[in-house]
Amino acid sequence: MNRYLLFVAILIGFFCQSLSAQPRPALEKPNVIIFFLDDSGYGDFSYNGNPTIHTPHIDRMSREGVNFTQFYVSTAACSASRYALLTGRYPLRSGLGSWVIGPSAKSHIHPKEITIAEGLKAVGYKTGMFGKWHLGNPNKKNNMSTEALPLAHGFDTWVGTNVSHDYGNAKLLKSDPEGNNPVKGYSEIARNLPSDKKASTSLTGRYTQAAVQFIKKNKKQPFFAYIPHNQPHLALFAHEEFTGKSRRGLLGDVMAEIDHSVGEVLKTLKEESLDKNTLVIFTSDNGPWLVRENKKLHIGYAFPFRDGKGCASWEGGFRVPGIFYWPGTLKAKREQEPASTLDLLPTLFKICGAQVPKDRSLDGRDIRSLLSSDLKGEPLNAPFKFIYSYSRNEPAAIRMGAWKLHIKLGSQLRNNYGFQASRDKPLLFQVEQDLREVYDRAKEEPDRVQQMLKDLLKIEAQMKAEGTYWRK
Ligand SMILES: [Ca+2]
Repeated sequence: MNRYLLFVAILIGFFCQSLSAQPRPALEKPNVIIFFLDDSGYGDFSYNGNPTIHTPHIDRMSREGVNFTQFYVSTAACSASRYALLTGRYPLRSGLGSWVIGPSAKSHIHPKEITIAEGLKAVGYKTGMFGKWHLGNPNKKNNMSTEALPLAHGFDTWVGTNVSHDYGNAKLLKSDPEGNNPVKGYSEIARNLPSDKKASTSLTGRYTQAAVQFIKKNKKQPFFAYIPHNQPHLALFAHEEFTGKSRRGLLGDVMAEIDHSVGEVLKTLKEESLDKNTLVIFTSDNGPWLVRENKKLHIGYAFPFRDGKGCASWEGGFRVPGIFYWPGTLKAKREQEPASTLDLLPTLFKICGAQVPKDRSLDGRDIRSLLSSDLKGEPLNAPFKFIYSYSRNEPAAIRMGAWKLHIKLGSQLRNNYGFQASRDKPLLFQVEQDLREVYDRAKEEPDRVQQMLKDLLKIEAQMKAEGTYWRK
C-alpha cells in the first residue's frame, strides 16, 4: 500500500511539474524583444543583398518571419528616433528640440510620456533594457535629474551607455538599487568610453549576456527586453573573437557580432521553450554613415536608397530593417505595405493587452492585420501616411501611399544630388517605382503636390497646437 501511495505521489508530482513547465499559450501576454541597432543601413545585411557582410541569424528571421521591405524610422538620428520608437509619437512632440541630445543637454524624455516599457510593465511584464539610452543624462543643467535615465521610464533593469559611445565622456552605467553614481539607483561600470577600448569592445557581448540572463531569470512571467546595441555607430568595436574575420573588414566583424547576439537570444528562447510565445522584432535607428573624416572604410550601405544617417528626408536615412519573428504565430511573409517604428507601441499594446493611451496623440498604426490574422487586428483602412522629421524635429517630407513630397532637403553628402526643395517649391517622387528619388514629378502632378502639402502642414499645425509636455 505504501509503495502504491508513493507511486501515485510520484505520478502526481510529474503531472504538476509538467503543468508548470508548460509555456503560456502563444497569444497570452507574449514576451517581446526588440533589437534596435545604431546606424545600420538597409543594405548592411546579407538578406538584403550585401555580398561581403554575413548575418545568418538575422537572415533566418527575415525568411521565417514577417519581413517588411518598406520599414521606416521617423528621423535619421539617434535620440529622436529612440523617442519615436518608445512612445509611438513623432519627434516634434518630444520637446527635445533636437534630434540628438548630448550628455550636457538639459533635455530628456519627459516623465509624462508613456513608453512601451511603461505600458507593458503596467500589465505585469518585467522590463529590461540592454544597450544605449540617449534620451537624457543627469547633469548640472537638469539638477542631476533621475528622470533623465531609463528607470524613470518603465525599465526595471538596465545596463548600457547614457549616450553614444563616441562622446569623449560617454559612460557605461547599470541600474543598481544600492548605487548612487551618477544618481540614485545607478552605478558606473566605465567612463570616457572612446579611450577605454576594453569597455568599448565589451558592449555587444555584455548586452547579449545580460539579455540572456534576464530571459532565463524571468522565463515564468511575461517580459519585455529592449536591446538597443551601440554598434555599428562609429567608432566600430568588435570583441577579439570576431575581429579580423569578415571579408568586409571591421564593419563586417561588428555585424557578425551583432548577428551572433541575435543568434544567442533566439537559441535561449528555444532552449527555455519560450520561442512560441515570444515576439522578436529587429530594426535599426537610422541609416548608415556614408563618409566621416578619413574613416571611409567603415562606411555602411543604404542601397538601393539614396543618402544615409543625418539627412533631412532622403530614403537612405529612414529605411531600415523591419523583421517580426514569432514561430508558430507569424507565417513567413515578405510584407510590402509600408510601416514604421511608430507602429510598435500601438501594435504591441494591443497584442499584450496593455492600455493604448487616449489622452495624447499617437502617430503609429496598429499593424496586427499585417502580421497575422490570428492577432485579430482591424484592417488598415487608409493608405500609409508618414512624416519625415529633420534636425529640429520638424517635418521635412511626407509620404502618402507610394508618393513622397520633400519640402526641405539635407544630405550627409552635402550635395542633395542637384535638387532643391522648399514649401513653395516642393519635390515629388513616386518612391515605390523610383527607389533612388531621381525623377521629380511635381510638375506633372500639381494637384497631388497641393494635397500632400496641405496634409503635411495640417499635421505640423496639429503638433504645434498640441504642444509638448515640456511646454504647452
Ligand atoms: Ca543612430
